[in-house]
Amino acid sequence: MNKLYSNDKTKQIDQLAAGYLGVDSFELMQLAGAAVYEHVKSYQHLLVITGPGNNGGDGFVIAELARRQGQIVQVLALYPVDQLTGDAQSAALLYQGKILSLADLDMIKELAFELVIDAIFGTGLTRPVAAPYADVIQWLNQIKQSVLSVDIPSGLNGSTGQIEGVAVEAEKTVAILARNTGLFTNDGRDCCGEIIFESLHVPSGSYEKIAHSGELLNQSILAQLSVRPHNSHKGQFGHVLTVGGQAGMLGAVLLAGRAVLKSGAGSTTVITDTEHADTIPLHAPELMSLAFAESECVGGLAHQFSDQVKKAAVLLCGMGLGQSQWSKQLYKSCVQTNLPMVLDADGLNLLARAASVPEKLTVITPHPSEAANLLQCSTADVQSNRWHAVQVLAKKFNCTVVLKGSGTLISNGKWTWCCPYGNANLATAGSGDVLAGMVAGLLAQGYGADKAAQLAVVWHAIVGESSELGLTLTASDLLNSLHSALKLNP
Ligand code: ADQ
Repeated sequence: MNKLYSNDKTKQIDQLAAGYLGVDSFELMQLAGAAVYEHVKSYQHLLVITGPGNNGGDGFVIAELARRQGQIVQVLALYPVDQLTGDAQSAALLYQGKILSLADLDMIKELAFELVIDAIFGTGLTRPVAAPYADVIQWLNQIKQSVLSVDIPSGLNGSTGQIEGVAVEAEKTVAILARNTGLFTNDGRDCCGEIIFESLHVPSGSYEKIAHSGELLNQSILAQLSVRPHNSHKGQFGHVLTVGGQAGMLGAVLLAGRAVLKSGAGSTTVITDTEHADTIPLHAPELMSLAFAESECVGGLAHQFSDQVKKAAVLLCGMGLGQSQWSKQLYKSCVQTNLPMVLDADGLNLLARAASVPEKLTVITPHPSEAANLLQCSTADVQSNRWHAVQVLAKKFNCTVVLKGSGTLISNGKWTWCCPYGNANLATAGSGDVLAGMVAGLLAQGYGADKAAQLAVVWHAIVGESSELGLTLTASDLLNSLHSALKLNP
């Protein structure tokens, strides 16, 4: 798995890389520029936009390489070149072409460049982008020509993936030496476009001394979905109690129950409202069902449905559960079973108000607003630093947390993983119920909490993004397409 680093590790990584290569920092900048140049050498006419720091320095290196190769290059320096310092100043001096300034912007807008190289800000961004940088970035986001960002799209916070005021929406981003955590989550993926990594031939092991902030999941983990022995039976693949679906909310628990089975669990019993328990097998005959009546809940689930509770490996609770008296009673009863528990949706809302954390809480699957509820902060707070939020949640609830959204994060409090797959096809009702069912189904088959969460998230995301149904994808379609990802790793 590729390691991910927050911005504050950049300087250390640069130093270790320079040490490994036996070069100084300016030579390292030239190597970085040369690596990016490989991605722009086929364009005839380039516009390079530079800023106040070393990201701008990289831009000057690229511009000079292009100029020497006979490409037409314009450099627009947004920061006065005579005020640059250090390696950025050296790189600007190296560049032999003409340097334009903001005063030339109207003229530049008329030029016939094919590609813009964004070398305005990188990991050194320390505050929201303001004029004149913001105006130029806004202009870049409107033009039809492609933009390639060096290291990080300017304006994107490399640690959090938050747009700091305004950020470049690049077609490609060439990350150098390190992959930053912010590239893959929140607004990162929309700003970066295709992410290309250039290691400058420095082996990742050279950075072992530096603590990484997370790891990028790879679809190859799906190969871990076990090949089953011929001589096996459903009893070996676990039974899940799938709990939820208050009156009028049958769909959520049905989807989750079906996802439990689709992810390979042996069997599941849906425990739901008396009003529709009997109808469950009519929708999906492979699901068993039991009705939970508030009036009969003396002794709880363990007493009422003792056989099912005894044989269950996992309890999944919350999809369409609601927050009524019935819901609260059922939630309490679920906790009392002391089964390994996966909580989603209203299960999370009830957890947020519960006096204590269930002892066997194993995985929770909040979206940002549920995470905010659990952390007693705003959704914007969660999104402004998803990496932090997911770790705090994991520690607070002592379980594995799946923080959904663009670049879903999984954390156990110590380690955090990011899923680089999935797209807005998955932004459809019931998609989260399917994911929760998959997590529970995989847990029931014996995968550990982290592994079950990773497999479910990657599987769900790959199927969503590769669906030919695009935005017409529904949660039922998603369920019916889960097999397509298994073909990737037969
Ligand atoms: P740095 O030079 O550290 O790293 P860069 O992003 O190029 O950072 O520029 C930082 C400069 O911009 C600083 O002078 C800072 O004061 C200023 N600045 C920060 N935020 C600003 C804002 N919102 N508005 C105006 N000015 C702002 C660069 C690259 C890295 C690369 C290293 C290599 O950014 O990606 O890895 O060099 O050493």
